[in-house]
Amino acid sequence: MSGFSNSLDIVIPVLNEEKALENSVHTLVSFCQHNIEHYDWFITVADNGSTDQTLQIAEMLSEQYSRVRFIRLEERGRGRALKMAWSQSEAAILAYMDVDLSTDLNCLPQLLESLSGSKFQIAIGSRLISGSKVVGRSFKREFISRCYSILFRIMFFVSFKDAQCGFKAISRQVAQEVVPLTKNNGWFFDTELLILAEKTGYPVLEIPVKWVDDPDSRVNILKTAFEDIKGLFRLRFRDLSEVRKLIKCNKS
Ligand SMILES: Nc1nc2c(ncn2[C@@H]2O[C@H](COP(=O)(O)OP(=O)(O)O)[C@@H](O)[C@H]2O)c(=O)[nH]1
Ligand SMILES: [Mg+2]
Repeated sequence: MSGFSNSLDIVIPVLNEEKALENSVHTLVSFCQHNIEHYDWFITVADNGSTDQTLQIAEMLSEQYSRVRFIRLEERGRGRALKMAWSQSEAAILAYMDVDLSTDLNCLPQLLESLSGSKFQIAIGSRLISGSKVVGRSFKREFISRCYSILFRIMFFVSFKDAQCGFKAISRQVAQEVVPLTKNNGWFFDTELLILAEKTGYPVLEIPVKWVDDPDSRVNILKTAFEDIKGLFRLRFRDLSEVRKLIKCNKS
C-alpha cells in the first residue's frame, strides 16, 4: 500500500464472525466506493482465534476485492488484533470499526475529515454526547457505559466520554507514538489508547454517531468491566508516571 497522505486502512477486527463478515464487507466496500472515493482506501480484516469459517470468508473476500486483505494471529484479543493490523499498515490514516456496523457508516466521512486539519490526530465515534442517537441498547449496557465514563473522567480528567464505541480513526503519527505505549491487548486497549493520547498531547475529538445495537456480542460484561477497572487503576497509579517521565525525557 502506498504511504500517500490520503491513504486509509479500515481494520475490521473479527472473532468468530462467519455470519456477519461477508455482508458487512460488501456493504463497506460499496460505501467506500461511493462516499470516500477521494481516499486511497483499503479494508483489513483482522482475525485472531476464530474457530469457525471466518478466516476462509476473509480469504475469499480478499480474492474478490483487490482493496480487501486479511491478517491472522493465533492469540485472541481485540486490542492485539488492532495493534498488529495498524503496525503493519503503511496508511496515513488508520481506522477501525466493528463488523456488525452498529455505527452508521454515514458518520465515516466526518470521522476522516476531522483528521485532515492540524488540530486532531485522533477522532472517535461517541454514543454519549449530544447529537448521538442510540437504538436498541440494553439498559444494563447503557448504565455500565455511563458509569465507566464518569469513572475514567474523574480519574484522568480527560475530555472524551465514550471510550468504547467501535468506530475510531488515528493518524500514522499516533499509531507510531502512542499505540506502542499501550499494554492491554483486549477490550481495555481503546480506553488506554485514548487516555495516553490525551496525556501525550493528542486531544481526542468525539463525533456523535447513530448507533443501532447488535445483540450478537463477544463481550462478557462482568469480565470486561473487571478488566477495564483493573486497567484504569494500573494506568493511573503505575504506568502514567512512567509515561510522563518519558515525555519529559523526550522534551529535554
Ligand atoms: N480480532 C478480534 N476481534 C474481536 C475479538 N473479540 C471481539 N472482536 C470483534 O470486535 C468487534 C466488536 O465486538 P462485539 O461483540 O460486537 O462488541 P459489542 O458491540 O461491544 O457487544 C466485532 O467485530 C468482534 O468480532 C478478538 O478477540 N479478536
Ligand atoms: Mg457489537
